[in-house]
Amino acid sequence: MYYVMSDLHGEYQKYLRMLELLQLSEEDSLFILGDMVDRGKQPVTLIQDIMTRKNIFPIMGNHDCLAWCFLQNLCMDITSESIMAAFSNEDAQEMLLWIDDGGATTFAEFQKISIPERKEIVAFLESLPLYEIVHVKDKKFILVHAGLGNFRPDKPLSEYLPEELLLTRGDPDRRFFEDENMYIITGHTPTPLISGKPEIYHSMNNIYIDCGACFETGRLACLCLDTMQEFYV
Ligand SMILES: [Mn+2]
Repeated sequence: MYYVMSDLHGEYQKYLRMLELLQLSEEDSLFILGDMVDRGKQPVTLIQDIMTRKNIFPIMGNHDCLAWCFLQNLCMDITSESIMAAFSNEDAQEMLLWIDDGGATTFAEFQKISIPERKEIVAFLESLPLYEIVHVKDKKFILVHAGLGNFRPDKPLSEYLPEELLLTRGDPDRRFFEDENMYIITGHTPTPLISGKPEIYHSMNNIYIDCGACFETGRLACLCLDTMQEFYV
């Protein structure tokens, strides 16, 4: 079976409970549509677990990208002096904005691991693809964190800019592809902001799966692409 989930945001316990609920086996594939880090308490623990699993395929989210930008300069003994040396004033300001926007939990856990472990996390974040395409039976699913910014039907996915895929929210009321077997699955936009409910939202072959796992009233959602069955934790 093929499964997709998104926006785990450091919710390591919910992730473990979901894997148990799915009874994920080695024959299954699980795609994670980005934003593994920030906000929730255990983003680094979560990533270290994902790194060990051969059948889990993460893609990049805007938070993962931002964390990678800053963490690559923090693979040393972190002191106020070493941070001053590694960052310009402007970069330090940007980093404070990231810390304020959920990065604090990632930064806190990152400081507690060894330097070789930090380098592994940075290399992992750097290696994340910006999209995946999955074929299940006669359906084709485009998996991307936020949407297809500056969309054109004939634009190959490889030509989209990172910010077009990581930050541009899709319009749920727009049909992007004429092919009725072609779907776009995204995270990034919590479904309570679209429908008012923490439920997977389907409209015009767009599927929104971020149900706000890191928020008090949100849930972690997972969708099975073979059966369209929905799972919630
Ligand atoms: Mn996001």
